[in-house]
Amino acid sequence: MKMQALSMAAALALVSAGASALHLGDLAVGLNNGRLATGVFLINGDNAIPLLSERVFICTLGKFPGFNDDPGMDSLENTFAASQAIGYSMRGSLRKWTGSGLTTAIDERLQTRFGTAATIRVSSTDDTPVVGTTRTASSVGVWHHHIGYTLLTPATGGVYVLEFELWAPGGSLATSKPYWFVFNQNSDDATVQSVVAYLKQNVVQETCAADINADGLVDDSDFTLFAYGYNELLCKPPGCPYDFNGDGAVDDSDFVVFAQQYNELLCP
Ligand SMILES: [Ca+2]
Ligand SMILES: [Ca+2]
Repeated sequence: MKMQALSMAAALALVSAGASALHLGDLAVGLNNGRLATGVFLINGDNAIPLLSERVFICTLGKFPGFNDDPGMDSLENTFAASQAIGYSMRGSLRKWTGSGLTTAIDERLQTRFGTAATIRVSSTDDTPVVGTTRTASSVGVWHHHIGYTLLTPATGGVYVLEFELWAPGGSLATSKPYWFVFNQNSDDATVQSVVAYLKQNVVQETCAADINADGLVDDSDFTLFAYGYNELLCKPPGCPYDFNGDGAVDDSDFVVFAQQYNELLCP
């Protein structure tokens, strides 16, 4: 196996749909064996493929000071039953990057809002989970919603991290694996990327990151997708499923990881 530019045809034979209706910078949300899953959309011309293998996402605050509601979350049509309710939870307290790790010894908390004022939630200070509210899928099974994220005062500059999950009422869909938002409050891109790398290497510990299309195998379909990321080289927000070490580039160090997992084929 060697790196070369590959046709996207194989990848596009997977589920794909018109990209024009999607918010292209949003997280992809879908189902993986009946379980809610997060990821990103691979956009190729008019086609969009949800890659439900990414769990670290970047949000740059400042749409208003300390606030953003991008990236949102979006799905292809018919991903969900019409009117399927899906909610989110904050799985712990807000953390701040210290330069070498994450600390909860901060005064800031994160406020989330998912509709009316009644949907406002605030992250805990003792790592207690906070259950958010739900929104429903459209009549054609699209779940496209934006959570508003506000860093509460004193909202000092830096990079913050919060762990989330998606769930469905009554367990109608299995709860997602945890996913993480990296919130950039007036910090620089290099620091943000350091936090992404820290999370991917120390916190997420994905055992099968090379399974980019999240079908339980690391095979040629994933290689096609990896090659796409490799050819792009630089990652773009909100997430980069081809960047296994989280350093912001898809390069030979990621290919080493890919090759190891490709040789094992089956994900653990
Ligand atoms: Ca795969
Ligand atoms: Ca990388």
